[in-house]
Amino acid sequence: MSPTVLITGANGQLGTVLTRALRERYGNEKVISTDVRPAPAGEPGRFELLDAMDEENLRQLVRREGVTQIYHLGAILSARGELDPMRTWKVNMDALLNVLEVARTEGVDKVFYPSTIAVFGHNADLSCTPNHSVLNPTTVYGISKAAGENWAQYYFERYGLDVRSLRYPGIIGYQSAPGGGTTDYAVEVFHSAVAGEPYTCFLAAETTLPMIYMDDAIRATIELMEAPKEAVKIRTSYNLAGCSFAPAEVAAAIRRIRPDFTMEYAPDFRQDIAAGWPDRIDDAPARADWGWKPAYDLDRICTTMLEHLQQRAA
Ligand code: AKB
Repeated sequence: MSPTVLITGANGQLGTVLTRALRERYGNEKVISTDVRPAPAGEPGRFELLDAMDEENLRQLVRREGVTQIYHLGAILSARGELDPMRTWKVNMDALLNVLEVARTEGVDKVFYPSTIAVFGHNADLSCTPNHSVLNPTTVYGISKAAGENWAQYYFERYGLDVRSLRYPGIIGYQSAPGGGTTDYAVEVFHSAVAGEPYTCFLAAETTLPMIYMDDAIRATIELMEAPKEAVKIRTSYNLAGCSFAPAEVAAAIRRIRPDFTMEYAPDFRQDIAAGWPDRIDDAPARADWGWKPAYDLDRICTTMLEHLQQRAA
């Protein structure tokens, strides 16, 4: 039987695409998308305005709709989070704890909690960060996600709540805009290339970061959520790798298709954030436990992004 799914933060970069994928899989009626902002016009399916910081509203919705799975995507990301650290901590933690408490007390079967490469920091091996690395995040977003991972594990171990989690790299997709992250340049650059404009990157040319194409991120999320319970052996969060590249490499890959494209560099405060993040992460446990394998490398990401954005511009 199809689950009844509730998604928070459904209007965000990942939420927009994941909501569509889950509706295709489980049916429009079975997937309730929610956000603090109204839904974009024309999206099919059920939408409710919801702030997950409001536990009572969240509880009523879960109870009324008989929700069996929650994908809790709402959060303030790394770069925007640094502009107001206290608010970021409050939003990211209060909403998660509400979701976990409501899920536990209302008998929800499964919760998905997105984590991030921002949980790592300078004391980790940033050349290829293992899953069970030391976590010493440098942003309030990373601190909140590291704490959230531990809460996820706590709810699983103490209450048996089936919480599953992935540490996403920067996500690259043409369908939705990223919002306030340090990896946002890797989406913006394609929009500039298609518009025939030069791009000024807010990271330095050689700053390598882990990235993943949207289709891979969506497939990984659904594969993890549908994996047999006993296959999910890590209850903090799984490292999830796609490919790794630096701004200069993505510029060169775009130029192989659009030779006139140019990129300049004006690193800002996001460079300091990126400096504490891994170049690449080791996702061996995800591969071993539930069969993860990415399909998109940098060249395939470039070809696909440019094709789709060009079609939309035409
Ligand atoms: C960000 O840059 O903050 C996010 C992330 C890597 O979690 N895209």
